[in-house]
Amino acid sequence: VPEPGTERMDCAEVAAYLAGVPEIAQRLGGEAGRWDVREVGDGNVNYVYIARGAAGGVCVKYAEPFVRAIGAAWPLTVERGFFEYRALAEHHRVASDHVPQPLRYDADRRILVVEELSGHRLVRHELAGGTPHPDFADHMAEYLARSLCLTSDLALPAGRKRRLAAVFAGNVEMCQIMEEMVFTDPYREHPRNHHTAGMDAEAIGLREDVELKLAVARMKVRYLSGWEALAHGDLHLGSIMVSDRATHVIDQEFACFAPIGFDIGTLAAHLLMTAFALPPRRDWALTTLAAIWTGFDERFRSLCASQRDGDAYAADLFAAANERAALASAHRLHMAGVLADALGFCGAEIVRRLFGFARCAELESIEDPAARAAAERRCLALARALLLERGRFLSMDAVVTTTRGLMTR
Ligand code: SR1
Ligand code: MG
Repeated sequence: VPEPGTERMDCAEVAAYLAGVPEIAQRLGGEAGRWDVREVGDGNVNYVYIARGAAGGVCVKYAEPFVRAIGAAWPLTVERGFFEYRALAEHHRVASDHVPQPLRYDADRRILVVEELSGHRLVRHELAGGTPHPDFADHMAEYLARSLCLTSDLALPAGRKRRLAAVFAGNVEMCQIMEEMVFTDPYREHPRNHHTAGMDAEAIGLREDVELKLAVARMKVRYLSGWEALAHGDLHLGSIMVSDRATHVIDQEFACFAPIGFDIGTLAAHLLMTAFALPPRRDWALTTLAAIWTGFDERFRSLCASQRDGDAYAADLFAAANERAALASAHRLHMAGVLADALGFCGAEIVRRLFGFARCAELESIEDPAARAAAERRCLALARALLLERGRFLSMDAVVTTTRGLMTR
């Protein structure tokens, strides 16, 4: 959080802007001069403000034409606000319990206004003192199943899906960040890379590990070419907020059409790194990961069975009882492919958080570099196994078992 007064748009300017938009001013209520506006963002990309009035609140995101964490030295498209707005709209439409409502996007001012998530905290912050509410895994399974299945060819008519994918095909610069930071930079020398002291040999080892580089390149091909569903695109623990009973996914600026396993793999990576980094949260992280996959798998298949409009498996071709049974088997097979993708993306995400620009906050919270390096070596061993031996993990439970095994070594 910046020092008061150092924000790029000061709080008075935010209030003045909101006061000029009648429907937002009404939502806040009371006199604009009495609104409480604060800059609250701590992410790498945007400035984030919460404005509260007598009647309610809103969240305001403001995009400078550069990466917030670095400044003008790293220019970044301001169109990210548009893609975040469009992704919020699509995902709110299909998963309104778990995605905040977008209220307004102003391309000229680079301002996105979203429903305020009152009483919510980032999962990342929640984990510092405890764990999220007991329905968290269930909510994430629901969010993932609905946001991914209902924007895919399994649920949408092909023309509608192609038009939607065409919109997000424009999110070129944000996707390029992921292409480079997740799949390429950790495997070459790059000024943005950094790693924990004591991990030099591992960093050099990555650059020489042809087998691993090929496995990651295969995942990059999937990310580049597998336009299967509208993915969040950056689903780490700082992109999810919880209250005492609710769960909402935020920060959709990296949204794009990607393989269905991409968001699941990213989230799995952060839960697994949490298990290695924070021993008191270990059981929670592993149990939650297994429950998210089980819940996602069941819900996704159930959505597939109930959606009649998807062009992928045309419903009228599978109307008879034996055909419906065959279709259910095909859906199960489909999910095995999603799991295999997810595990590959999970491995790639772990590696990039160990050696790239944006590191894993949970691992960073280990103050002793030797202890951090020890935890990171275990993460790396898991990531290599996931990338190189994906076929060996036929369930998320198998991943959890391997993770527990690495902890006792
Ligand atoms: C320029 S943004 C760097 C990273 O922060 C975000 O959270 C994404 O993970 C991105 O890769
Ligand atoms: Mg973010």
